[in-house]
Amino acid sequence: EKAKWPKETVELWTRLSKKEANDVETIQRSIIHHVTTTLARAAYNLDNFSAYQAVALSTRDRLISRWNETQGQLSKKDPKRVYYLSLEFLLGRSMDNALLNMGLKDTYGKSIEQLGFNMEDIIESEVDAALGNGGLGRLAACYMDSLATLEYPAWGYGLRYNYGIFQQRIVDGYQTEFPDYWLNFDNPWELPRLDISIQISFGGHVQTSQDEYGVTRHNWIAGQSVQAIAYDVPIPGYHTENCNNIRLWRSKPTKTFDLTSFNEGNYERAVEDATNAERITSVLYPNDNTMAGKELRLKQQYFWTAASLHDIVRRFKKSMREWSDLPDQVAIQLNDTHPTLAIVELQRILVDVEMLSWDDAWDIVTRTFAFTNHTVLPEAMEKWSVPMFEYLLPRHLQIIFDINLYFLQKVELKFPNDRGLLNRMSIIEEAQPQQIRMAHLAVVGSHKINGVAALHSDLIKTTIFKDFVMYYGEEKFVNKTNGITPRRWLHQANPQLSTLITETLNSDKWLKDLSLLRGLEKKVPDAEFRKKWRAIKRANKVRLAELIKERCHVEVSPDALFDVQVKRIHEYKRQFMNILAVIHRYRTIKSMTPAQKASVQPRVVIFGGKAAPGYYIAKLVIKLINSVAAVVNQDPAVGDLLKVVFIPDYNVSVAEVIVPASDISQHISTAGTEASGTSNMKFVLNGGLIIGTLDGANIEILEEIGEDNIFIFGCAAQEVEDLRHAQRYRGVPMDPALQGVISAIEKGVFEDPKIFQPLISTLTVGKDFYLISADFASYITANQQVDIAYKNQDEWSKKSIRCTANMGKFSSDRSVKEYADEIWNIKPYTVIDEGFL
Ligand code: NBG
Repeated sequence: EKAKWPKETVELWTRLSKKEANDVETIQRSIIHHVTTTLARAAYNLDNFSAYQAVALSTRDRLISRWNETQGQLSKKDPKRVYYLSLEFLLGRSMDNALLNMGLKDTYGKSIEQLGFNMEDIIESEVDAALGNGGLGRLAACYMDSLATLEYPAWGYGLRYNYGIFQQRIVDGYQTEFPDYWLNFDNPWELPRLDISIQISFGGHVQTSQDEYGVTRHNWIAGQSVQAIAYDVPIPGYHTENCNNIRLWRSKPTKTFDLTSFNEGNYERAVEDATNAERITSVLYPNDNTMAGKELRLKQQYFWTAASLHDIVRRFKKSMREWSDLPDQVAIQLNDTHPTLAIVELQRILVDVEMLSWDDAWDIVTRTFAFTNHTVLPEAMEKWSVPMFEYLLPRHLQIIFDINLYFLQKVELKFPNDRGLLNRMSIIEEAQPQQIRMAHLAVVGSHKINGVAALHSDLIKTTIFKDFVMYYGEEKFVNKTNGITPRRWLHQANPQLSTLITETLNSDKWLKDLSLLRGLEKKVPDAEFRKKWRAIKRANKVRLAELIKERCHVEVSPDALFDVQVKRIHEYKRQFMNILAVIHRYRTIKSMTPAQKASVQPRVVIFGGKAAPGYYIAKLVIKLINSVAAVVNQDPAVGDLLKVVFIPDYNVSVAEVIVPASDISQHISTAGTEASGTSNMKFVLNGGLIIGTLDGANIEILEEIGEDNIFIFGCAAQEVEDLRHAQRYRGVPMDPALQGVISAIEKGVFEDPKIFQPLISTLTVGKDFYLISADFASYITANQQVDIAYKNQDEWSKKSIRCTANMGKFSSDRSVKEYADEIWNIKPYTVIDEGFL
């Protein structure tokens, strides 16, 4: 169209769309412009929140011009792209991160100060974008940061929930849930694309007919439809022009579907349908590592995958390539089984709409998709009941049955007459009613399957996907150990440490190549350096102590050992074992003489994390922690030797305060249950030591930092089944120390013991599934070793520096590069700053 413009018009556009400069005055003008026009406020009654909004809008302007530039250049070049499908993106706050990544934080800082505001306060005014539960959602966010930083052409696809993960408040020691109204004020970090609207259908029935060549054709006559509206979230890379995109879909009623009801005079019915349409993206399911078999959840999954695929296919079609080229242009990564329906939807588009043969289509599909598994826990395996599925997605059900039939026929050819095998491998579980096993569908429809840490990737090959490894061979199953972005988790969260590292290494290159941290090793013998290192940790502890005072009304000393366990509350993560050991510690201190007490290492035990609202036992663990805290914290016999706090509403921005302040953190899942863990990496990167089991990424952290710098205890994954067996059938007695702790609870030392009975029964001999009793003695010992080691502050600092120095492997840059090279086969593309908006 531009070609038709007269020369003067083109020149005018070119001249006036030059990018704004990034000097203090220009930035101040842009902030004031947003205050007075976008927000329509006057300078004299501007509060911190409005100031934040104006700064955010000014930052967003700069993000958008990078976004435009990146997407424009990528459209022209049309390289292979990766699409990361994730039902969760746990982004947290955006402003600080966007300014740091664009290299504008200092200039904005100055601009804001001069305008009478303080950067810290403004940053604190932002609410978290909490569209995720825990590790899985935060991993997606770290990967988006690395993809942009490494200049890979990548888009995320997800849902724009009106309510993110609930807000947690503690009332009388119990967790209570409140809605997360994060969109109450405009969200400056998204670009609504009201023009991008895709119709998504549900229900109805399938019509079959023969075409002119005698081939059976399926026509899905849908029952109802809704619209998917796109919202784009720009993701700037660190110190690069590249700016990627996360496209989040919002559901809206279609413009047409309520017309019949209106015409029939059924106004209420029409409005009700409209509300139902909006409900699809209304709320994030607050389950971490558990499956919610709700119809609305299945609707979310289809709505999201169908909209995303429509978008991907449309973009591919613009290139006028052959369908067989799709896998050379497009890689789609399935973040867990949540987006598995995308496999079926692409097969449907290719066969029913584009009229490809089944086999050609299936070949394209399986070369396009790859699948990441994030857990082996049975309660998290997604299964959908066939009747419910058929009602919502009748055509997709037929396709799944066909995929399964052709697959099992091939299995039969390779391993004849093994009905047990067919039963085990089938995508359909023969239960009442039948169930669709989404993990099997994801394996069958993908060319690579990966776990998220070495142990986990081995485990999936010997447990849940054993038969599939035998059938497909080993090559299809690979490992991609998780990683974290050092930009957010060190540079942003721990600015003092970041500065010290940059000074020490004489360069900030480590932020893009984390292996350079190894250069810190040479500073281990330097006493002056160790003093600086300690002073930074202490300052971070002071900051955390302030947060604790504000949120828990407990005073803690920054000179005590800070011991942290923050993560979702789950039996397999064993916060219960931690609080039981705290009770043990409390009883031990109480039994001491004053002389003995003098040698006790003071400790602050810090908990945080949300329990799924329907997870009764996990919620009781929170109650127990708070009951223990109430007794311990005001016992004069204990004083500062032991404090216990539960920080409410743990989220990304709270983690950014907690992580840099920890001396030791706890990663103590029963071996074989935590697929990877990623907070373990964040803590160690910030010079915090860890106490943990031989589980998930702990094992690889141990390999990197060395056994002298980590406290490992407990049974190994191979022993777990034997221990469970012994417990169940040989009645192994409960650990005596644990027995003492349980008796104390039962005697009512911490509130009415009746409250905790259901929790205590999980430890009954033969029922202790997570092996708390089996690991208890070695856990107590490991904690004593922590106390002893911490007494020698100088030695501790050496360990702490070595920890940070050896964490290079755990940058999400490394993870993402492995995915790009070994699974997606994509190359970086460097965007050029052409200087235009
Ligand atoms: C979680 C695992 C964690 C892992 C993250 C990210 C699910 C299903 N799994 O151990 O429990 O770190 O995924 O891979 O949420």
